[in-house]
Amino acid sequence: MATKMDERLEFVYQEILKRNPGEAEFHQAVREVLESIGPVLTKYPEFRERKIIQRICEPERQIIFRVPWLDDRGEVQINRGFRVQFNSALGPYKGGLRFHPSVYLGIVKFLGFEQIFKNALTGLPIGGGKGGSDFDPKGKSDNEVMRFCQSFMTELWRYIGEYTDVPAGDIGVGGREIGYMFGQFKRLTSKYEAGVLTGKGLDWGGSLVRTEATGYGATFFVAEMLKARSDSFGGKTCTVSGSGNVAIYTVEKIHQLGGKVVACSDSDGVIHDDKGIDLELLKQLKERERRRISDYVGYRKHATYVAGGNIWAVPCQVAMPSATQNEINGKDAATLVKNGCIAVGEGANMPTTPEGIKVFLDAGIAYGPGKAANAGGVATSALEMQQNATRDSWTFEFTEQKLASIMRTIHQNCWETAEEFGSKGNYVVGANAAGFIKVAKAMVAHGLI
Ligand code: NDP
Ligand code: 2IT
Repeated sequence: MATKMDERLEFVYQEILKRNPGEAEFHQAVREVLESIGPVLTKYPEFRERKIIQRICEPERQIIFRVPWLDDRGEVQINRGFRVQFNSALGPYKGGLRFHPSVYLGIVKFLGFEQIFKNALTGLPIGGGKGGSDFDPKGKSDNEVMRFCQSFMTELWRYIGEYTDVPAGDIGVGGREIGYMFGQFKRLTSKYEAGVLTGKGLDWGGSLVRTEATGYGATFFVAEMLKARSDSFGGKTCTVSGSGNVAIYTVEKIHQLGGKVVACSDSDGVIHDDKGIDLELLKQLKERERRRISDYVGYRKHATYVAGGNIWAVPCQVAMPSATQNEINGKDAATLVKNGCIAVGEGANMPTTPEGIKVFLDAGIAYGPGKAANAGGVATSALEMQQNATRDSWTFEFTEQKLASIMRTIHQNCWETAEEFGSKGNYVVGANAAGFIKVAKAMVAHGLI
């Protein structure tokens, strides 16, 4: 990444640091975008005149609330809930909810900020937002998760809606949590407003392919990057970090496209399976039984588990980080490149540190940043909203084709935009510039709001 920033942008960045103290992840996400858009401001001086950058970096609205709930022992628990409604230039705020003990305002703001540009890249009418809580779902009973979700929605319901803000899942929030939140929203509003949440169950307004969409989409994006280099997944050894929703469906699509995933992980350790990850076993352990990845080796005797291991030390040709932010540092990136990695596709949001990104770009490998590579999840959420609006439900094949076509278009848009601004092959510049221009033009059109 070009670590030098346009001088005037550096000044804007320093102001943002001062206005948002202690939010390291938000600063990181802003810096990455500002480093990409110097040439955009030269082409569109009106963006500077209208102070689009200062406005885009300031959320339209931030909601922070108390979430009290009773655990199974009858003890009172208190968590903090967040919803940051970042930008509505292109449509209702759209973005997931994350339940993880590390969640604080800086995480929600980095995710919401990235979401603005990601959602713009999908080409669909959705603005950017994000939310969540420092609630830790690990070790909680089903009833505890339900009581938490009901309490969370008892506060959130008044700020969301089909035309205002449409939350979905992220880390720690999947179909079960969306179900409990939808139930409580319906109860509080006396309305069956299906389009208020996405990632719903298939029997009550959900879309086929939404569960698979982020992992499938990220894999389609990497397939496009490989194609641009006259290459493909066929016969490639791959690693996929994490073992949650995004990781599982990344493994599934890589295997369908002829690659072999040999390692995945969770926050405790790494499994390595030379014969290729057994997808059905992974789904059984993680989706149906909610167990840890370490249990995998109890069923596949030739596989190994390393507690506290580093998945990026496992040699691969394609790496798909699908767990969390900053999981690949500069050293990990150097190890990947040294071991022959030729493509990185980010299923997770901001999984690579700025030092890591620089290593990938300097090495000239195909590097697909999260806001482009993982946009298939939110894009399919927007397809779910379309189906809800027309009370329709599309087939798996039809929806998957739409997803594949959206990912192809995003790839092409990033490629062409990078070239236009003098950074051929740099998908970071391509994604940031293309997403930013679309949102900025809409903001100019809407006047000073
Ligand atoms: P899940 O909760 O289903 O899975 C998360 C996985 O990542 C788990 O294996 C988890 O391990 C691991 N993980 C989470 N936090 C950490 C951490 N701090 N350190 C190490 N490992 C961690 O979430 P998703 O699969 O939905 O999300 C994964 C990533 O993809 C996130 O970055 C998310 O923002 C991004 N994303 C998700 C989309 C979606 O549609 N769901 C769309 C676009 C991006 P453990 O169980 O040990 O915590
Ligand atoms: O980071 C993301 O794009 C998501 N967690 C999905 C958001 C959505 O609204 O589907």
